[in-house]
This record gives sequence, C-alpha cells and structure tokens, in this order.
Amino acid sequence: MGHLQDGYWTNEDNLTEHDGNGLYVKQPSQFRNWVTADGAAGPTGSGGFKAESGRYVLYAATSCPWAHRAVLYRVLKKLENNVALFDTDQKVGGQGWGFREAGHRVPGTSHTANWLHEVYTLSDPSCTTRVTVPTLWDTKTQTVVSNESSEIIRMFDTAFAGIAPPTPELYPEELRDQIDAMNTFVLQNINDGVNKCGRSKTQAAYDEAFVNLFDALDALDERLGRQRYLVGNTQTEADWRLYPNLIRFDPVYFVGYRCNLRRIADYPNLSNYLRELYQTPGIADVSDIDGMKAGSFGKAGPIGWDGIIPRGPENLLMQPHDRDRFAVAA
Ligand SMILES: N[C@@H](CCC(=O)N[C@@H](CS)C(=O)NCC(=O)O)C(=O)O
Repeated sequence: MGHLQDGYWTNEDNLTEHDGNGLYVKQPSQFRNWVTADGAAGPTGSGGFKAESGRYVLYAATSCPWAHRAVLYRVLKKLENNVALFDTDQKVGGQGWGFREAGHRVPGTSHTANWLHEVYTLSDPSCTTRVTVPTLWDTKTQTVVSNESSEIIRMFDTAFAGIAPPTPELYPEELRDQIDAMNTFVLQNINDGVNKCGRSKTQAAYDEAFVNLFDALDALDERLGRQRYLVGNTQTEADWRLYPNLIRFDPVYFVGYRCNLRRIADYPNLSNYLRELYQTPGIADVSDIDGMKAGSFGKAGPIGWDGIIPRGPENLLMQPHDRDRFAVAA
C-alpha cells in the first residue's frame, strides 16, 4: 500500500517494511492519543479526549485482523450505540483504504472524503505516515485519536464504563502480568507471525516464521487442553487478540500466506476454543468470513493474485464446542 508523504498521498510503497534478512517488520503507529473517562492523558499522547457517547468514530476493514480487534471490542463492551463504525475497502488503482459510499461525510466536519488518508490530513495536513485501520476519529476536535489497535481496545475496555452497559473488564489489574506475557508471545509468533510467513521476501525468513508460528500454535493447543482460556479460566484481552488470526487461519492464511502445516481445524483444543469465541453473542455477526476472503484474495487485496476467491473451507464454527468441560472463573 502507499502512504502519506508530507500530507500528500503516494502509491509508492517505500516506507521500510523488511529488515536486512527480508523479514517482514510491522511499522509503529503514528497516532497514539487515548480516550479516557475524564479526558486526562493516557499512557502515550496528549489528553483532551473524554469518553462521550457519539463523539468517536471507528474506521475499520473486514479483512484486517488488527481492525477486527477494535470491532470485536465495540461488541464485547456494548459500545455500538456510543461509537459509530464505518468499514473501508481497498480498490484496484485506489489510494489505500477507501470508503464504501463515495463522498463519505467525515463526522463532525463538512468535508467529504473518498479515502481514509483524507481523514488523516484533516487531522494533520502535513503528516508522513502509513494510513492504517483501525483508526479512531474524534468528531469534536476533528483529529485522529489513535491508529493503534492494542491501545484502542484498552480504551474501549474501560473509558466508557460510566456510559455503556456494564461488562467485565478484559485487562483486570490482577491478571496484567500474565496477559502481557501472553500478548507478547502471541504478537511475535502469531499476530505478526502470519504476516511474516505471508510477506517476507526470503525463504529463510519465511522458514523461520513458519516454524515459530506452528510451535506457538502447538503450545497454545496444549495449554488450552488444561484451561479454558489463554490466561487461566477467565476470558481476557489475550483471547480477543488471538481470535482475529484464528478465525482467518483456515480460510485465508493456510492458503494465501503459506501457513499450511496444519489447519486450526486439526487442533482439538484450538478448534473448540475458536468455536466458543465465535459463538459468543454478537461475535459471529462481526466475523464475516466471506468478507475477509474477499478483502484478502480479491484483486485489490494483499494476496489478490488473480482475484479468484477460494470457496472453502466448510464453515463448522456453529457446531457445538467442548469448552464447558472447564469451569469459568467466578
Ligand atoms: N499498528 C496497527 C497496524 C494495523 C495494520 O497494519 N493494518 C493494516 C491492515 S491489516 C493496514 O491498514 N495496512 C495499511 C498500510 O500498512 O499501509 C495496529 O495494530 O493497529
């Protein structure tokens, strides 16, 4: 994909994306402010972003696992009536992420935009950055609050507590060390691991990523044979940071990203665990597998070789799961 250079869109993809060994390296996000309950500054960025119903807009894309995290949290944290959601797509010959409806009226402004990068330059007219989903937009200050999924989900977890209906906290104080350790493991080997398999430029880099990916999946399958969730018997952020990759694994990564040692369906515990998460109320509705495949294998997608979309696999995600054999922690 292209990027913004001094406020102008270029389709040149010349921001560094690979290390010296050809390994795909994810770029740091540029917008790092936080929505907080009282508008105080978060761990990064500046303050001024108080949680208010109707103030913030989430831009996402069905194909993107990072954006999926934020979309999942919007459901899990019951924020549908508080944070608006707009999906974007890539188009052949387009300029990165584009709005589904031509002339999208950017909420809070009188501007219309066809491309997400236009929202970024409304916020910072001279920015040099990748334009990524998820992006959280503030209608009040007309700025991008954040384009970092790991931070957007933390904001969604707590900032709207007084506004949205009550829901369990997914990053509770007492489990933070364990969640952080699990997140690091999953990020390196799975969240980034699938991209390292799919996008690295050398055989050696791919081989290493492939071994790490399946070693990690083997370890998680074994772990989930002993406990219900990644961190004990409590559902946490760690589970929802893994889910977007598990749900895409068999339909997209196995075929398109050369992640083909085993399918998730071949793992007894991971496959049941995936079914449990998928069957959580509201989650199947925001897990559009056909949309994920279309956005990935379609001609404008990252693996859109010829635009032909694989038909399989059979969707068995609504079949019963066996996770009730573990009690959920009170
Ligand atoms: N740091 C971001 C990464 C998100 C990301 O890489 N999104 C991809 C889509 S899956 C994207 O928008 N890529 C566009 C680009 O890199 O130019 C996050 O975790 O929120």
